[in-house]
Amino acid sequence: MARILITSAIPYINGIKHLGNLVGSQLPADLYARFMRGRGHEVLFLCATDEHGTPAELAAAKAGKPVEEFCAEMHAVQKGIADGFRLSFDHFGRSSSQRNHRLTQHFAGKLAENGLIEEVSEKQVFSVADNRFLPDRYIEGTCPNCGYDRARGDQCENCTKQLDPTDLINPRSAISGSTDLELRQTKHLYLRQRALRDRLEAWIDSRADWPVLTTSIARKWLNDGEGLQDRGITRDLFWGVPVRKGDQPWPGMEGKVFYVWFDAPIEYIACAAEWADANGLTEADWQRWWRTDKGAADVRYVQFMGKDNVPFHTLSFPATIMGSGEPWKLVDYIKSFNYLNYDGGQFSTSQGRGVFMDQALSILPPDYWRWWLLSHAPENADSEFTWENFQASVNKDLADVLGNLVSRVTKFATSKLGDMVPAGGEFGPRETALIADLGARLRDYEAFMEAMDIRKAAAELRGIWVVGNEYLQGAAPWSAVKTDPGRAEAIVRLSLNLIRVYAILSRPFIPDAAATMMAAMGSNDWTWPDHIGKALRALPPGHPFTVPENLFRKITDEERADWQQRFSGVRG
Ligand code: B3M
Ligand code: ZN
Repeated sequence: MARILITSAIPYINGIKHLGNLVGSQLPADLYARFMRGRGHEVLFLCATDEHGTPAELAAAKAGKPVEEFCAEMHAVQKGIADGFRLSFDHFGRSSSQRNHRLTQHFAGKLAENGLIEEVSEKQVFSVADNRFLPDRYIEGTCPNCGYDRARGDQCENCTKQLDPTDLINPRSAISGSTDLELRQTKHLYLRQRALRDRLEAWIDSRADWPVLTTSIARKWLNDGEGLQDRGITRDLFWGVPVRKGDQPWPGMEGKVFYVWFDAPIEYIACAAEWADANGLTEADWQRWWRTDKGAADVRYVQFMGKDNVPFHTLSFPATIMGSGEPWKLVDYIKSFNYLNYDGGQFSTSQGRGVFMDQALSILPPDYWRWWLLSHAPENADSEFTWENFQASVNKDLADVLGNLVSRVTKFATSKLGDMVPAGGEFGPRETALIADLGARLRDYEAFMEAMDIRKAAAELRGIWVVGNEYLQGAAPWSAVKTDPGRAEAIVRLSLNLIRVYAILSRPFIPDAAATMMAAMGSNDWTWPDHIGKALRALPPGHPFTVPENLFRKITDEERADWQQRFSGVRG
């Protein structure tokens, strides 16, 4: 039995995530966690809300609430939606927790002790009306290059030119619109990532098994232009982890907070501590997942994230960990994702375009979404959600193949042979062939899941459902029952067992349907079918079963058209 630590990129607190975000981090992480638990491994699966920074402050202000209150409410909302999608986190933490405050301050203190922090004095735009320094992207003005009048201080959206706030003509605050801006002197801490460049590069080079998407992004940042840059890790904001050097004040840094991207990945560690706190466990209990000197050396740590988050996880966070000089665990494998597009365009949070997690659950149960999203995960390229494709996959894979098999077998069995697993007949050549075929497919399925080859795993699982259907069709117990009832009993016995095995194999993808199938088979034995032949005899003759509710319903053309229309515009 192995120990596997799994984290998903932690969703930002300021709004509800769309399906593209879900399939790029939390959902595949959940799939992997469920699979590894199913195989009997010890798993710690962590996620949290990412709560600090300007967007949180602004979203709270817009909602007319103190930021603490806003974050607490939005955390509860996100937790509810995560439960709705059956995301099986062992803990869903908060980056604003005291655990994360202390750990973030601890890391900063260690980095300073090791000479990796530099104090830099710089001029920054201050908005008098807003009484705050403005991050570059909260300054708007006219682009000197193309004349677009809503260019941001970091980039012009219209002509894509990279800008400095001082390049803008007629700059104004994007928060209040005020033009009463001045340059003020301020001091910030910089993490000297350049000093760690060679160590980071050697570490990335040693990760030969990582997906190309992950390493190519990391290498680009290591080597592009001037290469890896030192990084400001503090901000002049109110809401965040106060800057301290461990448990000591940091002279000259009073009133400042750490940058949200500095404390957010540290929450992966803090979240394990929050998990221990929430479950009455000890320091040793969470440290055995994170400290290589305290038992974590044999833990395999896997992270899941969208490609835009890769630089922070391949360079910045590892720089924090390496630079601390302490034996914290570095990630062993980063599974990253391309983007999911929406019906001919992009999902967009800022523009409210696409289907958001809460909306998805308001129209269909989680398994429908989980199945489509995972079987179309944007692994090797961007992929696209269309309502036609969604309808077709659900109706075919879930309703026609899996749902239909379960319903035909259980209905036929109860109507002709009673409500217990029948005892008659023996398995013949057809059953032997099926068992051999399933055995081979199962090994492939396991290999794809181990490798996090998600689309291939989904295709293999679908194949496993299909051969069951074909078996039933060919064996035709409805004919056999008229001439050779013993034969019909053997077919049904195998088919009922097949339903239980399908429940186990399908659970990582469609946990609710799996639970329904297992319950209908009157079992709670989720042991992984290492030996398929044995697993297909687990429900013995005389074992009671029931006909489950219809597992999946079909999506009608009217519904599809209605949803397409409803989600074509912009979320209000
Ligand atoms: N919060 C992703 C996002 O919500 C970002 C990930 C942090 S991972 C440490 O856009
Ligand atoms: Zn421009």
